[in-house]
Amino acid sequence: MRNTQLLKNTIAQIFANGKGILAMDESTPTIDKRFSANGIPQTLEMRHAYRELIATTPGLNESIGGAILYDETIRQKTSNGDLITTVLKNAGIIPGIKVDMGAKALAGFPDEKITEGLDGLRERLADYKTLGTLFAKWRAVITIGDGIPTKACIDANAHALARYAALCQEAGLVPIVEPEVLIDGNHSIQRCYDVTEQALKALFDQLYYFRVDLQGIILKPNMVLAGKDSGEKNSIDDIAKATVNCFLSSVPAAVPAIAFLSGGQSPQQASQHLNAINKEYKERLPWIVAFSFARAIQQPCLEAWKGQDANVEKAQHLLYHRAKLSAAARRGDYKSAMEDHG
Ligand code: 5MM
Repeated sequence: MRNTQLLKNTIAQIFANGKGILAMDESTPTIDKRFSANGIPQTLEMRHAYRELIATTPGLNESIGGAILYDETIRQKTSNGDLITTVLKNAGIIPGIKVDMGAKALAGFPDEKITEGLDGLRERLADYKTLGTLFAKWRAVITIGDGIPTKACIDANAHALARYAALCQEAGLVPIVEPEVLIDGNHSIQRCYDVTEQALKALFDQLYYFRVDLQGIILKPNMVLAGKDSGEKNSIDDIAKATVNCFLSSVPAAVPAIAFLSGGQSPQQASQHLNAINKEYKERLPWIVAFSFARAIQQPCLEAWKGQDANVEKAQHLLYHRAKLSAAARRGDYKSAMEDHG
């Protein structure tokens, strides 16, 4: 039995006072890639130390209302002996959990992916609930290229997202529903618009078929951007306008909140685009428009940390600052001059 009020309360708490979500749920292969790029050893100890650094950042709760964790982190403790989830909860940050098992090759469809993890999900969600999480996340990956995405890929991923969302709501967890259209490729902004719209419409069809309560989900999508190898330059206003138009045409007003992923934009670009959406269009938007950034909040912190204890304070300050700028963008109050005070 779903409890809509419980789901709504969780969503209200996550986004209270202009806050957003920090995604710190990198799977081991992803965090290893980020560590390797910064010369940090790819070990369990380093992953643990990094997640502790994030969770114990002073003042993070001023801007962050929810943090998405990876399974490995959920049972880890800080050097004080407290569970990382307890540290977050004590700071008023709700812990959430990534529950998909990753995007795997879609058989018969070269270069396309399907996210797996539905088998046994009901039992895993029940476990995560007892460990204190109140929301979950599932990421579907849509690639733009020659002749792709196919309808088969879009529909299969939308179907999986809807079945995951229904199971989450049954368990009393808010599902973050993440259909990510990748920035990789040389496509135009118009192509990203079309594919994002198609993916969102397919998603909301499936959410409807599977009786998911739209008032009890958070949508985590990509912004509408030209492919990173396209050479196409779009202004901040053009990107905000394309993103707003795309979402107004495909996301029902019953959805309480959209929390954008950063998807390979620089931290500054992600802030600028989110800010422009909120500043210029707030009156027309039926949803909260916030953030669920990973790289756009963590990147400067990770670069400064370099895996060394001596850098923890500086790294935490950079994390705090980037979270603060993201929250300012959520309110439409971000200004580039704020970048200087990191
Ligand atoms: C943090 O990365 C998340 C998990 O990705 P993998 O399963 O590939 O490790 C990812 O879903 C993330 O939450 C979103 O993509 C947002 O991150 P960005 O960096 O795009 O803001």
